[in-house]
Amino acid sequence: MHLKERLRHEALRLGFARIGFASPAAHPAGERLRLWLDLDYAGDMAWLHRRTQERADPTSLAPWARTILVAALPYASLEPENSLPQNARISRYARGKDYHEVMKRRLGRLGEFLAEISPGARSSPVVDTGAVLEKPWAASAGLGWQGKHTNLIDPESGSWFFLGELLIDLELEPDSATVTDRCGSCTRCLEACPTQAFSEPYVLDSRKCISYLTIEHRGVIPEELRAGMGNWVFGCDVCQEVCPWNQGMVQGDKEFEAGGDAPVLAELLRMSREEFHLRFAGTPLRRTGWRRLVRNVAVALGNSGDPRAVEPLRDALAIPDPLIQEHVQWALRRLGAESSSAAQVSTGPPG
Ligand code: B12
Ligand code: SF4
Ligand code: SF4
Repeated sequence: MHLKERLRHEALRLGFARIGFASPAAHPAGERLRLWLDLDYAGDMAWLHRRTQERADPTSLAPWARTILVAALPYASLEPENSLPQNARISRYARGKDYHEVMKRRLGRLGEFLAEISPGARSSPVVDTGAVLEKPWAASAGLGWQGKHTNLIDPESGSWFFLGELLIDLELEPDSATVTDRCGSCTRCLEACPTQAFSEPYVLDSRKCISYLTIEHRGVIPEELRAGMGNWVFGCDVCQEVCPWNQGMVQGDKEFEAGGDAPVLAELLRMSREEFHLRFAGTPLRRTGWRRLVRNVAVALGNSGDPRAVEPLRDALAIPDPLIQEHVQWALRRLGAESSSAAQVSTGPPG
């Protein structure tokens, strides 16, 4: 069997849905990345402004690389979606183990396999935070197309998968058959986005995206975007949920399955830092930290319309953190409740 086919076979055994091969060179998407950054669409993700050259051209990241292998690892969960307003919505990708660890481990094994069948071959795994424009490279490797919601879609399985790369020092033939754009006249994702985060089809202004606001953004969430966040407290799946290419059920990897029911918002608000670390150890939520999660939970409770949310929110005014207090006070106002009694113990700015 040819080396590429043996790698494909092993990748399937390791749980990847698909892999593809491309030849590393300057990718045309690098220019679009620069335009996107100039428009300030990255918000305060300052790290995206660094190593822009490397993102488009993996050979500046690893001069020895001759092939970029791109792998798709599925995470869709078949569990029913719990969207009661008193429950927290956590994006499907974040309900189980942190994919960074899982992806790196599996790509590492694929690299070990390569070294076994081709002694001396060098490889290095790259995942998400690594400086690679993963979606454009995945498209070049024939894994799908970037939909109007900007995520990569595989025509056979939709978009519920992570991407990761293995840079390889062997020259393997690129997969030339790329998938053409199949969005057609559809605009479902653009219309369904609760915060109108797309500046135009195929272009996302992160500063308005719930995923960015709940995960990446460190400061105060702009008031005009809070209502649109609904009960999302970590990430957002709306643009992918409405996509016609995601209507079939796809079995995700076991490691990404949720360990239990959707968390109750009021319980999350009462959670101490220590409880947060115990409960979310090993999941992507750990990266965002207790403080930002509590901020997001306060917004979600404000959006719940549930009068039972008032009491836990009033109690939360005692948390001596101006960022949390600002969002808790907003939530109380949105629920039509006074925050005065508990506000006496507050050390934050008036709401
Ligand atoms: C920064 C980042 C974010 C940011 C910005 C998202 C974005 N769309 O770029 C935020 C925090 C908002 C985010 C959110 C999410 N992310 Co994210 N994110 C990244 C990260 C780290 C970098 C992406 C990047 O470089 N963006 C910069 C812009 C320039 O890229 P772009 O959207 O592809 O821009 C293209 C278009 O604008 C296009 N373009 C511009 N003009 C025009 C005009 C036309 C006509 C056309 C055709 C195209 C076009 O060209 C640009 C370059 O290709 C990647 C990992 C990686 N290293 O690549 C993960 C990654 C893209 N994210 C991922 C995921 C899963 C998500 C979420 C689904 C998580 C969630 N459920 O909350 C959401 C999806 C939100 C959305 N609709 O995109 C996955 C996507 C997997 C997939 N199947 O595609 C990735 C690949 C991580 C991974 N390793 O799996 N993410
Ligand atoms: S993830 Fe949510 S907020 Fe972000 S673009 Fe998609 S629908 Fe809009
Ligand atoms: S919802 Fe429609 S427009 Fe958006 S990515 Fe899916 S097919 Fe394309």
